Amino acid sequence: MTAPPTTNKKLIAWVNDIAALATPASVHWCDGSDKEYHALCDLMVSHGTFTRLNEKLRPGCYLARSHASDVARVEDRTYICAKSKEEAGPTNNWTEPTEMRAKLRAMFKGCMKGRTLYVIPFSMGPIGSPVAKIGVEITDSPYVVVNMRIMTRMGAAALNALGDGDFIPCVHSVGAPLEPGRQDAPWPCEPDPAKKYIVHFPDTREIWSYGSGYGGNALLGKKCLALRIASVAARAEGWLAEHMLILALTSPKGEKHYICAAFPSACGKTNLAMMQPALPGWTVRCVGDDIAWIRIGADGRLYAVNPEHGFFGVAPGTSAQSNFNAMETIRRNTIFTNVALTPEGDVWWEDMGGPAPAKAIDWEGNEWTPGCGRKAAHPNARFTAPAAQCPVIDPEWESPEGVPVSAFLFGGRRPGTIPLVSEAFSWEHGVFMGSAAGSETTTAALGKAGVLRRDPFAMLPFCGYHMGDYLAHWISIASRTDRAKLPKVFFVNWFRKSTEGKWLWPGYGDNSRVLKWICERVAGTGKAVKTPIGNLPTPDALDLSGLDVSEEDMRQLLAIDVEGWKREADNIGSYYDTLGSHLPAALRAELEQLRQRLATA
Ligand code: SAT
Ligand code: MN
Repeated sequence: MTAPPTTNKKLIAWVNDIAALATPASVHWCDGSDKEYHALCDLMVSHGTFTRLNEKLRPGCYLARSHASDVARVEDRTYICAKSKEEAGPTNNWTEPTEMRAKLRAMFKGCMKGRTLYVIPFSMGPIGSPVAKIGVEITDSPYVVVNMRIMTRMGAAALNALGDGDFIPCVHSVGAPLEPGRQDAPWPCEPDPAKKYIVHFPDTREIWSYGSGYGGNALLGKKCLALRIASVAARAEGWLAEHMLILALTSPKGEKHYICAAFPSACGKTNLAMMQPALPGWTVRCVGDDIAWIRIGADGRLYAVNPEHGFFGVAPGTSAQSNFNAMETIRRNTIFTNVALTPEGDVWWEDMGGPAPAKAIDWEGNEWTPGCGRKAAHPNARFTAPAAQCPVIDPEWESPEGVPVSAFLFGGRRPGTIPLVSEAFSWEHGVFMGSAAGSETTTAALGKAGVLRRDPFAMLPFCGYHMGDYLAHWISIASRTDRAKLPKVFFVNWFRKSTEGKWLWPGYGDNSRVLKWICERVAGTGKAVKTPIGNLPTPDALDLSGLDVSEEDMRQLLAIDVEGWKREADNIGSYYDTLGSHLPAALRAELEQLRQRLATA
């Protein structure tokens, strides 16, 4: 083992402790260099983990195929081990921390046998930013190292920024010790789902992950650190760690507004974050597509930073039509996981646009032809790409102080009742809107449509403490600054359907019409009518120039369905009951006021 490139005593002692427990064959401190990245990619090509893509078609790109048991985050194996179950709340799995620690240490004993232990120092947030947090991930997966290099600021610069300071320890193993003389699997992992553990200790701010090599289970800077652990830190320190995209909308006159938006999964967050506006002269720039760290600035306004350095986006459905800028971003230096491989050595997935290849190798490594009855790409197939490659990345995306937030958006997939857009009456009403976010899932396989899953602030899988306390923290922001400086809050629904089941709103670039009205509301010029559920655009307030949506459809999109809203209020009330005494009184009051407004409507 080479000498550690640091004098940080806590870090050295911790690495020694984990190495003694997991007994790897060697230890490698990652420097984050190009040379290291390419050497690890070459190593994975030689092990069959990576396939190099056609250098002309996808320069610097690789394809990885995961084990069929290891294809997504595992929420039922994700734990928040706070001191008490009460602190973790009803939406998180919990085990008593001492018990969980003993379990983890037993699992990690010898688990890196025959493998290299990589030490990855990384910064969430621009290096040197006052809001950045340094983590160090220990992993036995070179796939994790190269993905972390894209998704975070990783290596010598992060280690240097850490100095002798404190860091968030993140321990990861694929859970597949390699016996001497045995050939390694292309995607080693623990195949038994019941033996995978994604564990957070909020009190000591530690992360331990065992058994999975995929996405948020293994790239511990993302959901584990930047959301679950950061949400705990944010509550203690008076800021917000949110599952939000950050975009900038600029009018033809040059007025620029930053918007943060939270949607449950599968609502097109990445598409919105780098959208091409349908409105001529308007531009969208992207700051981030998944996570926002938001603080109150010295001037009393809220400022947002994207703590990430790359995009880990869902490939299927991404096309030049749905997300042109993502397609441009992933032309080079991108890692694809669980997509299909074409005979030319390019990638392919469902709804990529253009004709399907005559044949391909599917995500499981089998021959695939169109119409064979199987999907070529796994529905959760991903691309990992540097954010800096996005053609519409905002010039301020690495600003150490962040960008000023003009508006918050919440939403979900709601085929009925919820209008295209509404504006909250107040901060508290806005928090009420965020708390009621959620999507209706179409469980087509069971023939059961329309199961509504509440997903407050799209944080259900990512909140590191009691959801009721989280909502109270959001309420408390208003008392920490001048209310007039707070962003305005909106609820949007791009997914409204007609009674015949057809989409009423075209979505994609046409969502800029809604964003335009939102910015006009922020500027004080947009016209609105007060309704029981919030302020809605007057019939002439949305810019519909060049849009082919009938008057009747627009009427439906902006109609208030009083009876539907009464049911919605009851449903929110039932959801609130699950949060018990932790639900802030201000939100009960908001619900009561909504009911009263509906009763007299
Ligand atoms: O795998 S990730 O957690 O990074 C993405 C997701 O599932 O939301
Ligand atoms: Mn996400």
